[in-house]
Amino acid sequence: MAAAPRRLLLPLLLPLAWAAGCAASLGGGWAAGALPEEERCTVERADASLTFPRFLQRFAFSRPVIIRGATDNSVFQALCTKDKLLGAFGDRLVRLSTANTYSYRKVDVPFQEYVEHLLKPQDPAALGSDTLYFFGDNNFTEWGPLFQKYVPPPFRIPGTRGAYSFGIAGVGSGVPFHWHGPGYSEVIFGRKRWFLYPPDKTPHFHPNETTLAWLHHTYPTLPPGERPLECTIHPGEVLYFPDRWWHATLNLDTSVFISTFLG
Ligand SMILES: O=C(O)CCC(=O)C(=O)O
Repeated sequence: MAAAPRRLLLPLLLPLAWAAGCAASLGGGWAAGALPEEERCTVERADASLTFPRFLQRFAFSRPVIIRGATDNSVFQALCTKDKLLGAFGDRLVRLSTANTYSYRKVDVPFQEYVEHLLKPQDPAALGSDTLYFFGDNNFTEWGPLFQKYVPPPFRIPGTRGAYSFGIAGVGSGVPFHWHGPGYSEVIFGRKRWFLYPPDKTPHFHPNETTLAWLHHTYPTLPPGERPLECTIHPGEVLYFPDRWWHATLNLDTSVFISTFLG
């Protein structure tokens, strides 16, 4: 094929370069690839008009909800770009946990090493117990100034306080099914698909299998009545899960995220 003259290629390539630059800034410099999004969303959604009494009556103790537009975390988001976080925390140690249900093994690495060498797309053949995930176990003295800029979700369950768990993880990674007390999850960059079952419906899963493997092998075999509630959350939305609800996550992009546990 004859090479196109440069003066013809340039006008074609410039918009592409501009679009790539925009995509990078939209993803905070983190985006490295993407899994397709499932349109189906079986979790109820609410907007900023949701009131505290309505939250308590309909969701707090009985079902998950995704609340859109209740808080503005644009300031926090601007601090969570790849460049900003590497500049502020590159030499600090972060604690990684294996991405299995009981998160047994912990490994400490400098944040920069995590970002440059370990933050990768999920290997579909790897076990969760051999996959390292950066989430929780945050050093609040070192990361405190960042977390102070996070605007937490609007509603608390009476008698509880919020505790943050911050994470950054590669495309296709996630946490397999587990449960604990109530809480919220918000993505700052990226998209995260959530799968949820009520406390009395134990999901079919193996605790050392990744969510990606579960999605490929188990999810397609589930009869409609056995499927989890599910939805993908985006920046600007926050998912609430009640006490003891089973949940598993799948990052559709390289994602920066924060949970607020109520305890
Ligand atoms: O965000 C994630 O990938 C894990 C979140 C989670 O499991 C939790 O908030 O309990």
